[in-house]
Amino acid sequence: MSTTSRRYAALAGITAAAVAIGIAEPVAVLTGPRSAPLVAVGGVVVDAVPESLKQLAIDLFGTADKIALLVGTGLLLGGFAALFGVLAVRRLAFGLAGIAAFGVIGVAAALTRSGADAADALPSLVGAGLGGLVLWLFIAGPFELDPWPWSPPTPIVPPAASVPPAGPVPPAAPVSPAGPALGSRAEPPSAASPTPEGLPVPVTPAEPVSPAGPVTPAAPVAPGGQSATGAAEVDPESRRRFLTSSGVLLGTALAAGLGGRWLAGRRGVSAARDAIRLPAPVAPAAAVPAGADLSLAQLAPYVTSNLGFYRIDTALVVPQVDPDSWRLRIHGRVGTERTYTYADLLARPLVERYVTLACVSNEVGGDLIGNARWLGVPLRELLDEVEPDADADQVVGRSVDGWTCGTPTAALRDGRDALLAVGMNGEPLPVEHGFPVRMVVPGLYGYVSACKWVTELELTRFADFDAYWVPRGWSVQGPIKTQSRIDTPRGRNRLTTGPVTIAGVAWAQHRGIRQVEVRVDDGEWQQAELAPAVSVDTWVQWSWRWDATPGEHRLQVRATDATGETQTERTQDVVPDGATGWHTVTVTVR
Ligand SMILES: Nc1nc2c(c(=O)[nH]1)N[C@H]1C(S)=C(S)[C@@H](COP(=O)(O)O)O[C@H]1N2
Ligand SMILES: [Mo]
Repeated sequence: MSTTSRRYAALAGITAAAVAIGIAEPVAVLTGPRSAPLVAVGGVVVDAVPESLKQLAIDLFGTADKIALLVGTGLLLGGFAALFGVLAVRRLAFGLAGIAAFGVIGVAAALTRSGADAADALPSLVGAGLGGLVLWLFIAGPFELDPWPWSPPTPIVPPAASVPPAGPVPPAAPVSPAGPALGSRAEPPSAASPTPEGLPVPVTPAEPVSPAGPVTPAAPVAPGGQSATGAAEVDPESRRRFLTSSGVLLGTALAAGLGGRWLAGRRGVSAARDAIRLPAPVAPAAAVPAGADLSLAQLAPYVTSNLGFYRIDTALVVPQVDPDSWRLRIHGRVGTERTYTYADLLARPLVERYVTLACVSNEVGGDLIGNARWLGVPLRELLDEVEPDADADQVVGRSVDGWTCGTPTAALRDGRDALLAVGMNGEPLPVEHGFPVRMVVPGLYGYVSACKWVTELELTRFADFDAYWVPRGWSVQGPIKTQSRIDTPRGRNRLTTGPVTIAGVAWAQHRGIRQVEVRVDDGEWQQAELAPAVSVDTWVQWSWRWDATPGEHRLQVRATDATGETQTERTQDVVPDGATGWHTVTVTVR
């Protein structure tokens, strides 16, 4: 096949794939955003990729990791689509089988997401059907090139049998009687299909392929119009038609994709959220003490804004949970199973507490941590009402999207302010932080405690159930480790000789911070000054005045919690139960 031919073929394949994915999006407005092939397959990938890779993605792209995944999937998909286009010119059935294989993957992904029903297959089916149709249009249907710019096989004169006596042979002519039957098109091309990580697109039986039939490479050599290189000249009219239709289809696919996403967004719950008026807490949070916030540039504020709050979850599209139909079912090893509505929760006495949430994936010095004022119902009260069995040592929080966390029952009943939260910093929970209801448990990493979009609490035993991250290599238990961070100065700052304020945050939720020390260039540990904090459940700010001298210096920090334990120097990766080590910043002073 000539290079030109390959380019056209690749364009046909990419256009077909774009139409498949683009059209699937408005269909998914009806069946739910998680049934869109890109999102469904992306979700499977998120659940399946090894932790190290996920951590790499978080390291590289931070909280833009999901966008990175979608873009990466899109690029990968484009590559496969181009390949399918090229295969389709060799034999239409190959290209269609490729699309069908991706369709099967899309359907399988959508159907295996938790809470999926049969309708979730629809976006991938419709997308693949139309993708197949587009491929046919370009390769063997009305939009095809006339003729495809073949490099002629050697010898240049093709087998007499396949060349009609006169006139150009439409490549669409049924050439090989032995071509695959309709049914076989659903089969993935065996050796030619590397497992595609992120694709949609099956072929519906209704596919309009039969009239064209597969084209073998040897067949459609046009008897006339051979160029100097031996390749057939493409009829300019047909080339114009090919390129125009491809442009129009790509534009349509993009519009359908973006339009679908936009519509899905409008069908979201932000209007329902805006309409909510949260009751005042019966037990308000203690006021933030004066001086808790040192208000230094570069230093994280004591209270993190909702917009500035880190977001970590496995959800490629943010679950849209209608508060009116939301239910929380508490069941399992309980005396009496109970179900609560959103109104039930708001009618109860609410408490408001500052709690600093931290992610186990936070590296030493990282920013996957934030402090907010949470409004909610004490989980202890709800558990008391269902009367857990004595041996139910684990409470599994389950989100609408099937994600789970396993929290020690004891941590929810030992008197700490574990909340079933409905509010964050005076507002209903932001949608991406778990609206309408999430868990917040002081002292435990988010992955074992902070279930967002929670709809189920199941009393069970650690021996009986592993929550989402456990089989993926993370620890069953996730108490937050004592940590400290230097926020200012940063390595890139230009410092001048003389007094410099070194400051940061330290945390040991539910134990509290007793002391923070700083040292310069392996010198003596110096006592930092601790700002006041609301409670042992939040981080504290600390600062230390340094008389900076010219040269390069290494600044280090370590914290001691209220039990007297000092944070270890030993560095440990975030897996399996949180990073350890001292945060170190190297600065240059002039
Ligand atoms: N439904 C759901 N809840 C979840 C997660 C998730 O992936 N899905 N991730 C958890 C993790 S690992 C953390 S650190 C916190 C983060 O909460 P945030 O995004 O509100 O900061 O949410 C927890 N709750
Ligand atoms: Mo996390």
